[in-house]
Amino acid sequence: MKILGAILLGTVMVFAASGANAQTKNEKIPVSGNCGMCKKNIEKAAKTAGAKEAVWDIPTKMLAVTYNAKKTNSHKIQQAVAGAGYDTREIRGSDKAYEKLHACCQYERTKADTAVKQL
Ligand SMILES: [Cu+2]
Repeated sequence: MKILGAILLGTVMVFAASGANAQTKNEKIPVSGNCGMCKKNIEKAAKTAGAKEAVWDIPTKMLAVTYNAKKTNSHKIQQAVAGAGYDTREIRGSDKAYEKLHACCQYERTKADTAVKQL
């Protein structure tokens, strides 16, 4: 009976935790960029748009975000990142911001030029 009780308690706790996090979303968004400076810019932009956590991985160029779906969404986050000059999966980075990026941060845009719509 002790074991059954522990399982029951465990199940209740899992439900309680998932209930509290019902609005929390995790998402991976491809974002163009090159270096550690890009990483800082991209993560800062995502957080400005309401992401609780934002980690951009340099080798895979994937931005992992955690956000409250009641407060923000994937589109808003991508808009902010694009506003900082970086192409995202759905939104082309601002050309003005891109031109102001450090030379090492001016990533190759050829693909994005055709695939991503203008902000
Ligand atoms: Cu960079």
